[in-house]
Amino acid sequence: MNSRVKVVVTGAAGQIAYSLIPRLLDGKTFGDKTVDLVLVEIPQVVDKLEGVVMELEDSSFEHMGVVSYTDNFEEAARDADWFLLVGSIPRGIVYEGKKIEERSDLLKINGGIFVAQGEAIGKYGKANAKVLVVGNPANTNALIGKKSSGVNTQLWMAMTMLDSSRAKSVISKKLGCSIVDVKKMIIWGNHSPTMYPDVENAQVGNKSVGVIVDDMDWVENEFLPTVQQRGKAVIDARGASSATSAAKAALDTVIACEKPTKAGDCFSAAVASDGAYDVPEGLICGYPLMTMEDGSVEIIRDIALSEFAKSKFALSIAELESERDAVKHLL
Ligand code: NAX
Repeated sequence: MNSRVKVVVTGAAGQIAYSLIPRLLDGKTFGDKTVDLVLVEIPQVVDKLEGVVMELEDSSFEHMGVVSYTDNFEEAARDADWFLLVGSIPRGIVYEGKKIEERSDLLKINGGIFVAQGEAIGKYGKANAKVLVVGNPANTNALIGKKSSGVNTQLWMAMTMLDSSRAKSVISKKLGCSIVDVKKMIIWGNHSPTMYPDVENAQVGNKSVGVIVDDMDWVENEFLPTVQQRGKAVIDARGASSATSAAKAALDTVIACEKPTKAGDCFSAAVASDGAYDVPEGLICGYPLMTMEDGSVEIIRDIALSEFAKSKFALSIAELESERDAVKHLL
């Protein structure tokens, strides 16, 4: 087993990264491996990363390897095993004199970033590198990045683990069980309010949560909106978007890919469709996934979807298609 892993984190001076970066070094995410880190930021704020590196040095992490920072993504990407692409331009920011409010503007600006990062990952990253896109709109950013990389051996994912953790939390409260008892929590579709958290296929004690709850009114009018709108609820309450929970979800995704998935469970992330579940090929879509013994990540293909689930999933697929169409000049 390789005893070193090289991880690139973009958006490294942002709020998610502040929670994420130290925990890449604490031995829980990569076990005994020595972790080499490259922190990436835009030129305007890259100098702040000197302070982050100082704090890491002062934390005495046993597994910390070489840590550096840069605004040069190509340089960062060389021989990296993992890319955690957290950096993106958020909604509401003034960019080149214009306030960015529309999802279409967000798609265009961030699309440009992901073309360059995708090309560099394809050219300089390891052939079996794994890429987790956190920066929104995560699925379509990953679509652009993957296409730009020109490499099919690397795994591109967009993060839906936070949505799955939020769904598990709501279910564990409803059923009065531990969160670890909730298995197979699948998020279908886009990381956006159209996502479909699949309560019927989620299980507690090998039984469908939908069957245990037996209350479609709760599913439609409480469970789905609570999970789908949780990001907004956090912003309203905290005055800032989810950070520590997003960081934990990114770490959970890395951990899920680093070790084989236990029988009877799966994990959630969005990956490129190969036509599975009738999703148009290429779209980066939330699926049930499994990490195999050889380290490959596969879509689980035998999940049955009810008519209710199919109708919800279809809305999210349609949104992914419209996002793809909005950036078709980049694909
Ligand atoms: P912050 O605004 O605190 O940090 C983002 C950082 O990215 C900034 O420091 C910025 O300078 C940097 N950045 C921008 N463009 C970059 C580039 N080209 N290269 C390197 N760095 C770049 O945002 P934060 O709260 O950390 O959120 C980061 C992203 O995660 C946002 O797009 C946010 O919408 C998204 N989220 C995604 C979630 C998910 O489940 N997929 C949930 C949480 C979060 O909302």
